[in-house]
Amino acid sequence: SVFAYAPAPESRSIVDIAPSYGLFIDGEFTDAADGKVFKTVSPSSEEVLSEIAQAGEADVDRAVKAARKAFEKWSALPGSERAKYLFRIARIIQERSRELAVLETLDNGKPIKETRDADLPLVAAHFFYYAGWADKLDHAGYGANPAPLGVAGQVIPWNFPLLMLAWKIAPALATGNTVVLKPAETTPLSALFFADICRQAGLPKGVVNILPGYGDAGAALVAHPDVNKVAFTGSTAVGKEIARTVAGTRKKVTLELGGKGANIVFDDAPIDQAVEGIVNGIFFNQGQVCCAGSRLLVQESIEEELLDSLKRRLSTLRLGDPLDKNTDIGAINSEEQLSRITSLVERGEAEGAERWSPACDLPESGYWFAPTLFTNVTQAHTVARDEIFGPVLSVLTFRTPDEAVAKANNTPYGLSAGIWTEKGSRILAVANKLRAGVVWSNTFNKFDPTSPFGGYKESGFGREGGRHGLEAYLDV
Ligand code: TXE
Repeated sequence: SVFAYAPAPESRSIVDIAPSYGLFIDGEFTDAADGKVFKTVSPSSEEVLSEIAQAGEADVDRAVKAARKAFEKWSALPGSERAKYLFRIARIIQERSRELAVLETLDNGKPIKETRDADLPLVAAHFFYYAGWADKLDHAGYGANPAPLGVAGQVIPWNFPLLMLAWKIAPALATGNTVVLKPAETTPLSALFFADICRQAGLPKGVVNILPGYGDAGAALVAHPDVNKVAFTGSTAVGKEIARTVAGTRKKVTLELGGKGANIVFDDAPIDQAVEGIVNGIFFNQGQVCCAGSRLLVQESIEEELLDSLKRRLSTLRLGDPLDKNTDIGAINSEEQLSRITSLVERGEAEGAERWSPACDLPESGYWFAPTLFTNVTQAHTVARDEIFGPVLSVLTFRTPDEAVAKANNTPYGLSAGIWTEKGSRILAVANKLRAGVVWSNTFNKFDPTSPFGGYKESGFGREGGRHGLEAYLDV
């Protein structure tokens, strides 16, 4: 990729983590009004990384006021001026990408080769892409004269902390909105480093405010009367709660929620390539991906052959220190997530699905889960229906393309799917029948800032990325 420029980060010594961090409000780091703090730990070692100020309702109010004040000037700037700030931020992210990749790996637990080669290049790419839009939002460039919405309240999860921040902040700033963002409680560090990057870029005070904290701070932000737009990525349960909160207000909302993606492999698929795609689909980021290919739908006639090569491939995956650049499988993000995965997997076994994992030693400290395969799965099994959000793949079979489509669509979610076949006509026919926001063919988990991303059904609504992602922050 043209964005994969970052040299290999060697060790944690290249990142300087302070023992404590404040909230970032109106261009300054400050304590929480009530003085509360919480700790962020490294999931691969359980080492405390830093102590973080914990935002409450009073801090949310202070940050929204700062963002409102900043909106007057920020929204009045010519687009070409806003673009300069965004390009500057993008370049600083590139310059600091080794440090940010190590930081993200420490706080999240994901392998360094992912933060280095996927997260960070995509983060920079999103800022470059939306920087390019900022001066084209007039009638000549856009075909309309759109207006920004005002203050955006953004709540993000822990699975791609910096990338979800980029998906939210880059389009909001390009379109002239100002931002109050709450990172997830288990991964606040990269958002705080981003706050420092905003200062380094000379971004006017109050345009971006970062409020680490828990769900109560997220709820206060969503409910704040002076927030005009809510953008959320997280669980379907919280997404529904947010939808209820904003119902009856004039706030605009986008929700990017859970998924149970199907990877459909037809009998004419290139098997080796499909195996790589299946592995990437469910073991990338330990399966903690909303668009993960967590269900494998394999055509009955090639089930045995495919599962044999899949098991051989899984036996070569390396689990361990996420800072080692040979590591394929890192740590699960938190103890809570690990226990969620564990209980769903136990339920799968209790319901009669067959569990398999390659031989693999789990480190003694930290939160770990071995790559896991479930066969003998029926559509009624919990592991075929619920989002596990872990390194767990459920295998089902089908005979005909129609049966594959019916099974793929048999879920309350509709975020992603994959199709593996040599036949172009089949790709188009099947893709058009899948109720999923993104369908990949002969590949999986490919992302690009120019493409809209989002869900059908309980996977949410609204789109992020591309031109559609801009419109979520505009009155056109
Ligand atoms: O999510 P939450 P959790 C799914 C995945 C996972 C499950 C639970 O299946 O196992 O959700 O994860 C903030 N008002 N996904 O508990 O609680 C919270 O502080 C406003 C899929 O971590 O939804 C955090 O910043 N905000 C997903 C963010 O919401 C609230 C990514 C997400 O946390 C809030 C993550 C409230 N009432 C989990 N309560 C995806 N779509 O990629 C919590 N938050």
